[in-house]
Amino acid sequence: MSDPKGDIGLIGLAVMGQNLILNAADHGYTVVAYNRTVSKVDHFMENEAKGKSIIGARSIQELVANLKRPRRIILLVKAGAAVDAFIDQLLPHLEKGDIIIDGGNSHFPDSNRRYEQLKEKGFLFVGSGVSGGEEGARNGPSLMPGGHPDAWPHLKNIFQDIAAKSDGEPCCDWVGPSGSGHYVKMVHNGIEYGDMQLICEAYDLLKRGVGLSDNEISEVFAKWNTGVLDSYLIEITRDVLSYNDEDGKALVSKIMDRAGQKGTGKWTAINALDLGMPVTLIGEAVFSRNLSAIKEERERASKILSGPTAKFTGDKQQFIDELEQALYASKIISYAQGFMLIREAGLEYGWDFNNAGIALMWRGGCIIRSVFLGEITKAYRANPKLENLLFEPFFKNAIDKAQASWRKTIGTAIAWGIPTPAFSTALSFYDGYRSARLPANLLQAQRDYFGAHTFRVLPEFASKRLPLDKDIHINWTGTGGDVAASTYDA
Ligand code: 2AM
Repeated sequence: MSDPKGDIGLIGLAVMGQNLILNAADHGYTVVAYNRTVSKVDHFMENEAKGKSIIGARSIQELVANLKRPRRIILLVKAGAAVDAFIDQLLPHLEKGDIIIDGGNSHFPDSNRRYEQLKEKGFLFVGSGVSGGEEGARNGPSLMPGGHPDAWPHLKNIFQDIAAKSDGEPCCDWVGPSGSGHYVKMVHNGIEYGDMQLICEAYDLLKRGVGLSDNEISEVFAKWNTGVLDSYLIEITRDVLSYNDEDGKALVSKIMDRAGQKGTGKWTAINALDLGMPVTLIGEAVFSRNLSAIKEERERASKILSGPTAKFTGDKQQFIDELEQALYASKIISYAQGFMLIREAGLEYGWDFNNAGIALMWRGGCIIRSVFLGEITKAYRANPKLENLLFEPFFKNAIDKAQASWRKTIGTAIAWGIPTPAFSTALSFYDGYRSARLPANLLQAQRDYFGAHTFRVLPEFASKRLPLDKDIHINWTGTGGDVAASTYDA
């Protein structure tokens, strides 16, 4: 056979896979396409792929035989068993140094495992986050590749060519080793949950609180999209709210208020709990979806439980402007929390994350893309060691400016009885984070009282009886023993 022509292979011809192939072909790459159900290969070759630099493969052997070395094969198949199944099928046909890239929504521990398994056998595994949906895959997704570092020089050009661009810079860079690429994608999705929840709470306040119609709220979002909140999710919310059904009524209000989820937000929240990081906004976003899902129970509760009824008084435009500030401040908190989680994961898993690079990867192409992420990129470029986004003058000033409106909006929501868990937890986090003293002193006393869990003394009160840096147990009641229990710092 003559020299193989394929630059890259792709397995999985669902819409994302097809679009990514077309995107790569548009950039001058020859792509070899394969799918478990081979009829989809034939259909693709006869239609979308016709006349393009795309080779249809009807078997794994054909796929492999058509690829230049080192072979680069992207899997875009259902996360889970399908990925392992294809890796098992591919390996007997590959040679050492060949690269397998999982571009699906895999959970990062699976990518850690696959990375190790393939490394042992001499293959290079890459787990890459791909975000941007079907449209992003076709015109430029956000790509978050991580895995075997030797793979990156062979992927850099193609990945950065097909990725979205922000001010000419590709929204794709090497994330780090092992499952770090899928980790960053997971946090991206968690933040996406948070952004969406914040938007839904703002919508609820405008609808049930102020009494605006869906189409009127669309106009509010249209205006917000020209300011600090300029982002893909605000933009699509504008469009969703102005989409009227055939009867002229907004379609959105006909949709069942029961949220679905695929689990990536939950993974982020669980990981935050595992790492002991207060990523409260994503947690609330997941719980809010859970609460929405028990629709029948809520219907029953709505007939039994009482609360205030929103009664709007005052200046509508002023409320809308204050709400915009509240949303902005809450969003800053969410991203600050997300980067706190990434910082902790870097320490825990030994991944040397580049925060400016991560913010740039999210700046374009993906679902959370926004002007705001450009500011985060700038902040981390100016100071790669920045401890917290909230310490950066740009964000600190934004919070200072928004703060009065933020508090007022949440106060109003509480008075109205309209739930704002994401707005509220953002503010509570902010107030907790800026408190040098929290009531955990009492908590420690309680723990020592009932369980002999011990406590530490504040330096200024250290004494012979209460020695510094020692686990102290006090016999609070005079009836307990002096033996301390073991403990851990959350
Ligand atoms: P299919 O077209 O043969 O179903 C998205 O579902 C993509 O993942 C499709 O390309 C689909 O292939 C593939 N896929 C889903 N489950 C799979 C499995 N268990 N094994 C192989 N491919 C699978």
